Amino acid sequence: MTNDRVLTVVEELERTLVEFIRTHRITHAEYRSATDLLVAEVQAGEGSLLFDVFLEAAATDMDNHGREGSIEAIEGPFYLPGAPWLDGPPYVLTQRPDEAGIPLVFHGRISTERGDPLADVELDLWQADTHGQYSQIHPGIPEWNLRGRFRTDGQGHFAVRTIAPPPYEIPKDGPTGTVLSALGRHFFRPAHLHLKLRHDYFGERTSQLYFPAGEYLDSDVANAVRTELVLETTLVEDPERIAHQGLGQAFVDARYDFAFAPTGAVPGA
Ligand code: MBD
Ligand code: FE
Repeated sequence: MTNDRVLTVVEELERTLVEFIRTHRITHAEYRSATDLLVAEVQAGEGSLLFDVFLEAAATDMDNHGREGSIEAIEGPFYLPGAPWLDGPPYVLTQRPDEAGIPLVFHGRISTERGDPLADVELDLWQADTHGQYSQIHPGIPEWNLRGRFRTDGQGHFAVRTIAPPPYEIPKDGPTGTVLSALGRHFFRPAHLHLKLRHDYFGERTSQLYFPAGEYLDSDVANAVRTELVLETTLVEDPERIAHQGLGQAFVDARYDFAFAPTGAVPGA
């Protein structure tokens, strides 16, 4: 079965790549090393990493063009559906009893594009641990560690306690790492939190939030940082606020507010 979009896009892609082969006089050996790379990527279990590093931000920018309210961000290769619902509030992201890292309290408000609060928005959060590793992707981490779902309250507010992730280093020895090495690029993404948000009002949105003044903000290997996606953070050292969080040490307070137009809203209309 054909459809118009597939015909337009796939045939144009085919023409573009055939032209590319002619322009650069690509040899059969070079062609085969490219297909071998794609096969190796799948076998290495890197999922969509290669495409996500090089191309996902461009596709996300297309979706964000002319959009009212909060922009979306790249999903990356490590999202897993079905993360457990957290007990709460107060919510604590699933973690080892001795999870390493500076505690982080991530909170904010979710509203419509007009500022009306959205209650019962589902937030689906996933992040790397302090060694820069994701559960179910990297070995030796408990299932669902630093992944979980929770909701906004009646006023559209949410809050969850977790740990601050470090910058993320893409696996160096896999196929994507080999390509980055050959290009002389580094392997790092700035520290980030991944989120999916769901509500009947706006459907499903994907976000990713970065820490101000963090390393690699200006040189993300996936080129996905946008100023609108940077958290507002403060280091909290006040003993009363530390005790209120049930913590024994200073923590990072990170705030981000989302505003979303309804599902099906015409961008720029
Ligand atoms: C990540 O955590 C990520 O977000 C992306 C885009 C690529 C590799 C790892
Ligand atoms: Fe990530």
